[in-house]
Amino acid sequence: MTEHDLTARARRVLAECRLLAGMTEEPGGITRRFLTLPVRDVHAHLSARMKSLGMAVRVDAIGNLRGLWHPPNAGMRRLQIGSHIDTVPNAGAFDGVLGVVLALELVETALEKIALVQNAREREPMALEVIAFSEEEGVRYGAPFLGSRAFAGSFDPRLLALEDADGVRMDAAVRAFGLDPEAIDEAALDPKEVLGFFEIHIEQGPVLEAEDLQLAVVEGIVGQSRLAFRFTGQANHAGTTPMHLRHDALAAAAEWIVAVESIAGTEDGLAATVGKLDVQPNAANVVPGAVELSLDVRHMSNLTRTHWVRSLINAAQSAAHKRGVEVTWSENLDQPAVEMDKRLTAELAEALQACGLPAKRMPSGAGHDAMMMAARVPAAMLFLRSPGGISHHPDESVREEDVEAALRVGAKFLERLAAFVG
Ligand code: HGY
Ligand code: MN
Ligand code: MN
Repeated sequence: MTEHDLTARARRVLAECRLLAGMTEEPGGITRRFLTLPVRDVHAHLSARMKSLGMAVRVDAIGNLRGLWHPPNAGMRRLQIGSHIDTVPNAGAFDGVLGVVLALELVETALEKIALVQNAREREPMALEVIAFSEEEGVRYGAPFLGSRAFAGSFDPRLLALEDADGVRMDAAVRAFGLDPEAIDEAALDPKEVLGFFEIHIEQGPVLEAEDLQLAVVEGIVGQSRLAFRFTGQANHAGTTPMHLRHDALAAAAEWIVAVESIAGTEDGLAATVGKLDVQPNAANVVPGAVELSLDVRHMSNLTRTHWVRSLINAAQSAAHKRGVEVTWSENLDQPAVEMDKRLTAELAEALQACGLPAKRMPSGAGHDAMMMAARVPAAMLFLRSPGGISHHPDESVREEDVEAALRVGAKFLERLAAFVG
């Protein structure tokens, strides 16, 4: 593969991501939630590319799009490469989908190399499966990683009863997409058939740019708790209700949100975020009767994370109590921190060095499908620099030369794995 090919391929990856970004629920921005209409367009586009590569294509019962390249004399164990195609609201064009587009580019680029290496060593070629996970962000139903949890065999069927903002149950959304929610457990992989899972993703943070590095090997992914809180007070007239007689749910929530920020600032490596807030009845002349809000807490140590989740719940109870407001909460995710597979990670670091790049290793503050997959099969991740450290925002970007480097390192990684699979 010449440098020219590589540049052309990198340009095609960027063009593909920008094309897929146009498949959105909201024209003018990039919003693509779990199993919404634009997902059909993404599936159609990616399936056509998979078929052009000679891959067998299917969509499993939770909406993961899967393309399998299985050369005639390849063994059953395949390397799975992928990421997610859903987005946060008003997202950037690369979070998740870059990993799927790069995976397809790698399949196309690596085919010759795999054949060469296999022939040279009379080994079976390595089968490759590209996966576009249907839901990682957790935007539509508040429960993230639905696609990779089903894939990893850890999907909780109780989630099917969750309703979205329009009151549509998850199982109804699955059926509306033409899928069968009763068959979700059939999406689970068989670890005996899988060599490992490889995810390429933007860093979504400032570290690589600050160190002027293009790529990094991910050593581990922080643990993540996601909770939904409800403060219930008493709606009342804003003009006639004296301040000392109020049960203002929003004032209680507001005091708590500031407490979340200050408490999180006391612990190194702790991130706590209230990202969603819904005020009821949300009228200027009504004392807020109820407030629903989200809490996202992350840390590399599970003990530290769960300790602070407990503290933040106590802080919510105290802010509510002093106003005669009730607070309730539910936990939608308690995801322990995950280490990436040591051997695959070492091979990926070797691939970086073989391409003349520093083998930078770092943790991920963002959650990824690789953390679900790591529970069942060896998993590895490669990060690309995020210019400006920006993500989950329309200004999210990647540099063409970093995409080129990721293609080069990814191809080298597949070559190295193909040399010892069998
Ligand atoms: O929230 C996350 O960490 C990821 O972007 N889903
Ligand atoms: Mn994301
Ligand atoms: Mn992502």
